Amino acid sequence: TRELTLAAVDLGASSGRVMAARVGPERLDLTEVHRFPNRPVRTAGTLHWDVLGLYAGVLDGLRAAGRETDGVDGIGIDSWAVDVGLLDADGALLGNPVHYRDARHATAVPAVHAAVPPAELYRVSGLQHLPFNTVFQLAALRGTARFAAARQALLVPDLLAYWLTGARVAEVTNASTTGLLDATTRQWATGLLDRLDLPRDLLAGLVQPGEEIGRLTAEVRGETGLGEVPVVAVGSHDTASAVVGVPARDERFAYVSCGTWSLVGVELEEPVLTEASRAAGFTNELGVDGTVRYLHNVMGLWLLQESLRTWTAAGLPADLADLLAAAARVPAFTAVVDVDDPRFLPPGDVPARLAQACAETGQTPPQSQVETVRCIVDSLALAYRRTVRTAVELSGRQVDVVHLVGGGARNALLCQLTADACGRPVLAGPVEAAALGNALVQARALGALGGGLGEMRRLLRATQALVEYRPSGSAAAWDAAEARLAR
Ligand code: LFR
Repeated sequence: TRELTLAAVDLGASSGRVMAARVGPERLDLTEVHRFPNRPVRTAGTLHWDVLGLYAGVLDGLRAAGRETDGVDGIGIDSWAVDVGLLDADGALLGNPVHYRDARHATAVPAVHAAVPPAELYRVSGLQHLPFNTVFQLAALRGTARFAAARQALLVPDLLAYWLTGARVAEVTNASTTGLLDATTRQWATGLLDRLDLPRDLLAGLVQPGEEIGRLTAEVRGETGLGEVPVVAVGSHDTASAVVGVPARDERFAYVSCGTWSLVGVELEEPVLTEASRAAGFTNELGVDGTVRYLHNVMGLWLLQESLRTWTAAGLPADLADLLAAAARVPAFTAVVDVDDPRFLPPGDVPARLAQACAETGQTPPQSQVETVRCIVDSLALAYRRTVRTAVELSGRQVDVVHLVGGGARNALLCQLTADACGRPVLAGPVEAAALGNALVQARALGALGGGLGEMRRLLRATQALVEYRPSGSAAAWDAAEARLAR
């Protein structure tokens, strides 16, 4: 084994980054070589991703990685899930991918459920019902000229890998978020596709994390100055890579992958496809090395991000660090909301929606920006508490520690409240869990590491700075807050 330099492309809902990782049996260093904004664009009533802008950012980042290192040995790409680009018969992109927060996807839910009842959809795909799952997105596109011209639908990381290499694949961890993958056989659910009148060959052939997708094309080599570097399939769903990046010691852990969304759950070997699991809104997404990410989508830092955006637009001060510091000093639980309420999904005035939700549950709405921030952080911790408890109940997996990874690990108030709410220690970090998980899977595929997830996590524990938060306070206060939202 030798040390390798890997480019990890990690695209989030508000920014993309290209990181250069140096990985060997005792080494794991990450340097950010390029960061670029990801700005959704609304045209003619539809919210899109500017995917060519993102691709340009990826090329810039690869060029920077080549410049700032002694040579790039591999490239891996991860991003958010569910959204697809449609390709025509020539392989050309048919319009920009539609953003999962676009309201149109939900209009197809009744038709899909009429063709395949929700309980049956869950038994096959094991996916939490979210109105933007790819299955609903594709159903909403049926009947459009674009869909009639489409021959293939590629998830965002697969689309970028196609442009880099010319190879069209469907990486399996992200494929598991479409609602069209069979959670038991781990193959495309052709029966579902047939019943939904979706062409079977719309979806590309599946590949596993660790497989080589292809090598950079001559065009991309010219653009980036890199050589014939392999693009390696990683957990191309960012959450799958982030779970690889959880520095767990053994299997008795829960995780909160905390970015725009908070993905809260446990790692299992087999899916849980029971009716109770469906009712609780738990998903069985696939992880690296055949694992199951048994988790629930909690609305996440989006609530803070979108509040800041609203305040900035109104000319109000909106420095997150200042607001969080002040929020730590105001009383807890003045008002709490159910963050999973679908009213918070679309872009817009989140503070006004929070106030409305408080009023509807008989609580005095937050009276200031600081109180609004406190309401969000308390409510997130409350949701993590309920979700960890339910994950334990439904899976039977015992949990000694909660790992909080992603950008939220920088939020000390949220980390402490999560420890208090869950009644368990929280180990916070790494912030860049997804990029680290991306690089680790490449490193193993290219021979710089041996072993399984346990070995990767040992290396994470040996190299990454983590902060521990001990639980404090009383469970009774959290029980009372939870009771206010009893559904
Ligand atoms: C997190 C994430 C979630 C997915 C959501 C939408 O970045 O990938 O796992 O549910 O974005 O794609």
